Amino acid sequence: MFSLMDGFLKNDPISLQKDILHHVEYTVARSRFSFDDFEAYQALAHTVRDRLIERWHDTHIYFKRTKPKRLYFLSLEFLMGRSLSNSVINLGIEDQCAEALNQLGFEFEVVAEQEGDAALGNGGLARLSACQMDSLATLDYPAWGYGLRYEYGLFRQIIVDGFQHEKPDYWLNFGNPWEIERIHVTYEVKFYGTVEEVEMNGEKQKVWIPGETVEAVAYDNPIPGYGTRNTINLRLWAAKPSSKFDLEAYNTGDYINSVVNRQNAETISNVLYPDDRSHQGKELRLEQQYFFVSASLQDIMRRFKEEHTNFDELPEKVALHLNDTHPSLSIAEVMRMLVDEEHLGWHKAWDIVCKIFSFTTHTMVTDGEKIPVELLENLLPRHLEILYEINFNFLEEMKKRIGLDYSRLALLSIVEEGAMKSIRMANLAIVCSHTVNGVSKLHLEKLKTKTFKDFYGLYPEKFQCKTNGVSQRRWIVVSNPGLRDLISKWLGTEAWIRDADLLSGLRDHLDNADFHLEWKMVKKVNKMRLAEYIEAMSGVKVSLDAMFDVQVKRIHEYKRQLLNIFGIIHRYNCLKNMDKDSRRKVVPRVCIIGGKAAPGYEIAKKIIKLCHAVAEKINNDTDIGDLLKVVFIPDYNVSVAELVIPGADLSQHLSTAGNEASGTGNMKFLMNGCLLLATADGSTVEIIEEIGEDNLFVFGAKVHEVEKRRQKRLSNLAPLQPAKVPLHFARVLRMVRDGYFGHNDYFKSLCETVEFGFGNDYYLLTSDFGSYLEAQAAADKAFVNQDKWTRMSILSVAGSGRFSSDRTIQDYAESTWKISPCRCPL
Ligand code: DL6
Repeated sequence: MFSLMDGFLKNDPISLQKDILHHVEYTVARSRFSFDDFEAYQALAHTVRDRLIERWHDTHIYFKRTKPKRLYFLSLEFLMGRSLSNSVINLGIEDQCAEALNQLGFEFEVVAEQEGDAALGNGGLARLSACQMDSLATLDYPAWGYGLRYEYGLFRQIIVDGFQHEKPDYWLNFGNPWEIERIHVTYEVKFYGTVEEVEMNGEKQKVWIPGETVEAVAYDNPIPGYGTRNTINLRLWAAKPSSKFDLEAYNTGDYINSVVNRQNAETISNVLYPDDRSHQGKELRLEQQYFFVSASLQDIMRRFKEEHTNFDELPEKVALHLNDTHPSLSIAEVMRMLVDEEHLGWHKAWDIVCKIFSFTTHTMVTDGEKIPVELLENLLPRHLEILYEINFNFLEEMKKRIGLDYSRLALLSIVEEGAMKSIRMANLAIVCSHTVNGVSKLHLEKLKTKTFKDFYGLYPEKFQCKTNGVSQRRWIVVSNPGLRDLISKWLGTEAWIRDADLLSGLRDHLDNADFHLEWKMVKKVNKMRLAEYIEAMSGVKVSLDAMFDVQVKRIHEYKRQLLNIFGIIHRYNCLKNMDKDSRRKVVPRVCIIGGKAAPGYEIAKKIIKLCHAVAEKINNDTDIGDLLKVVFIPDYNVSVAELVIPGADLSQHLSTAGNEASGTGNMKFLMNGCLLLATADGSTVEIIEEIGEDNLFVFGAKVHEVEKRRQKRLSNLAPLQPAKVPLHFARVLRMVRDGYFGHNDYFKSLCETVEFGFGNDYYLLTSDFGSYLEAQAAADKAFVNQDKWTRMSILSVAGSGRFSSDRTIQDYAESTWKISPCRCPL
């Protein structure tokens, strides 16, 4: 007899094939006798989605039955990238899907290429959230992710004549098979209005009379774990006009205006703000934040109330995680729900709230997110009152602890006084959270000694380090199948896909010649793939014998892509001055740079243009040929990263020490056996600890030296002392400034950022240049000795286990969220 426990869907190739054809015919509505790669992708995606839904139902029924403590991961950004390959791998049906497609005349790789990226985030923080969701599912934690379903994700970068242009990301234009629209899961989110005081049961009670209502509709994205049936949910909210929207306009007969206003409601979830700072003080961003927070918390509280009647149980059943300060309004919202709606009383509510929130900050910046009081007063009047009350109570408590030290109290205060009175979101998050997490040891140190020094003095026990990690499933298994097979073969198991510490077993084969040979072959195949892509994107043909040297990440002054470009110009100068004999000994290089500049960030955009100008000059110099090529990869995103990272020999992580909170790109390259050339910044410090300084190329000022160097640089300012600038650096700078690469007027302000008397080289390119060139020379030298290089590459992968997001998530689960695995039975 058929057992419901078996599920309806079979995973053998024939069953999969039938389902694919069924979806071609009835979902995609094309003839099963004639469909193309894209339609095959859509049909396969729906076939996989059916299987995800089955597991996802089973998981949620199991959670409902066992009622574990749940984690709710609140993040305004998730960079999921593509889902197909990841899903079939986590479901364990990759071979079956490939075979099913094959028999229909399609190739899995080609079909998978049809998928666009889900780019609902900017960079590091957002991709980290995606890896963490993968780990939460794989480790069977009862977790939910909550975010916003932006209609337009991160802008597309188009390069025209070397300049970046931004185009909207119409990622939903061809539908999104990975989401499930939940038209029955909707909540009203309210804005504006007034606060009134009413008498209730003989007591005065504040009541918020909102002015506008917008509806939040849930879109669910199942996230499958690997090697488990558990499939958790990422619930993203889209804004829709509420039937109650602008009732007055309807009533007064202004039909047209009321319809136009209804459309305005939808703009709330329309577009992702493209960088970390441009949104500060924008009403729409605040609306987005509250919209997200309100819908998520209504959903969470509904679920809690379905299973429990007493709010005292909330801390045992619910953990709310603030992924950076963006969702911090949640604190005021939970207080409002508990006090105004559940009538719990302020102190009881506050006591509960302080037990359920945890917070991770992802920035080194001291001057964090702030919301102008004026905006809040208008948009969320009741929340502003609540924030004032939280602050008043907090400062009263502080006065008892530290006395009337007003300058200290002013620093601690959640409310910043001044020309623009505002709410300091980080202060709010710290005061209320039981745990404040940094994303690397170095980051935590900075939080304790600088950024949140005053808070650390008061609450040392709250501060914890949760060094970031990335998912080996995405960054090896999906993106580098050749390496996956090789690792599994030599370890004799695939268990490392769930337990990355096992990668250390590769050390046992460090001196095995066959292993070396196969290792090099995998890299070569990946380099071929990348070379083809480079030629298709930029027309530049590159030699596979060259060292592929990659720097891909957001373009930012602190990440110092300019240092890289200056190094390339210096290399070019050296080559030009070499005789034939010396040139024969040179290691050929392909320098690959990629990344997006925030649309309003002029200097970053100039860096992109400079990269193109330098590439144009060098790539067209026939005298140099294959010895040096420069390539800019346009529209860098998750799926491009999946292609670029496995093909890299060397990767650069050049942030001035003390500026990168963690960095996760370094971990992805490490997992792919690419050697790092890096400063001792963020999590690279821990990578150095793990694999040893001999297995990567470290350069530049250490964190403790940076401040001293800045001071020294400033004391050199008057009179200008050009002699203090290293000769090579001065020469390269002069070439750019004097128009050797054209556009000298355009590059003037870029040059000034590193010139004394102007930008004063805040990021210390001048003083790190010498040591950077030495590290580059060491990389060249190591590359000549391929045996040594391969050993270093193997040791990089062998040491990457600690940088799996599984380790990070397990640590969060045990020491911050206090949640336990809840494994849905097979
Ligand atoms: O924690 C993830 C990631 C870190 O690895 C990067 O070092 C850090 O720059 C990045 N931060 C952001 C923007 N954050 N804010 N706010 O993406 O987070």
